[in-house]
Amino acid sequence: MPAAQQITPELQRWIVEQLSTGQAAEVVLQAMCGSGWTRDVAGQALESTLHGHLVAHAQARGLPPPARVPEPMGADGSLLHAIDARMGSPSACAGGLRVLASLLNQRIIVFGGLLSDAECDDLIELAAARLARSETVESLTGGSQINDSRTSDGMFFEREENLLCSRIEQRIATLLAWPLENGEGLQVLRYRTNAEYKPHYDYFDPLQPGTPAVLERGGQRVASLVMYLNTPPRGGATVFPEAHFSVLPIKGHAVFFSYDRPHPMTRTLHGGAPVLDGEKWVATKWLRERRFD
Ligand code: PD2
Ligand code: ZN
Repeated sequence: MPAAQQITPELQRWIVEQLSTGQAAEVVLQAMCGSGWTRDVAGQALESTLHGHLVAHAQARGLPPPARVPEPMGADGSLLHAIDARMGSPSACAGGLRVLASLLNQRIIVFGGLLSDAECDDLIELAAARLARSETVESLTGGSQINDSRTSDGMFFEREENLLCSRIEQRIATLLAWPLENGEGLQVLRYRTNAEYKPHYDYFDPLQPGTPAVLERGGQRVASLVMYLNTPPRGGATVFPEAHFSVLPIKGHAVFFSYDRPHPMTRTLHGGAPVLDGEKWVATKWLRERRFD
């Protein structure tokens, strides 16, 4: 096939057929390489075919088209290893960075050892004096308001506000293979006993009149990373009701989830369950489609 390596409609049909019968992308890639495709070109053909198929699928059903989203680790886990090697520094986490759980269909990954104990403690210390009652996005104007569904206190760092934020942001950008400039500043939240964050989506609701104003800066959110800064004695799990999945908050661990369109079909409804004893501290990183300047 491959003198000119044309992505013919037959090839596209074959790729879609393979993937939709559950064949792993890596296997399809290897089959293409076996018939003479270079790996890079085969990868691009696979990606563009899949994207075209998903766009057509969405159009046919009146759904929003999919966006590109961060996908951690690289196909071969290389990003994870790169981070782990780099963390062999004073900030190294005991045990190293690990994937503790991974779901594909809705994309959720639990990481162990993303932050060191010292980084967690320092973030809490820097944030503590600046906490104010958390707000939610106000749907009419795109502004924010206090809301009973979110009873935590919180603050935002500017992106790269200090050396600690910069180091963590660089690590996240490498891990998620997503530009640092597309990230919002870190948000730190403190939940006291009984505080919670009721289930919600992190993307901005396209049907709300305030959303276009919010999207002017960086476009939609496409992924979230919630990092646990302490281990509450009881309660405070991050829950994904549609996946019947919950993540226990453990200091230094984190849960990542991505959503390729602002639609419930991403099944990324999630919440912070009530803290039953003590406090829970988290830092959240939201990733946008484009530069968030
Ligand atoms: O603190 C959490 O577990 C949590 C749950 C849901 C945080 C967020 N959402 C968030 O920061 O968006
Ligand atoms: Zn959330």
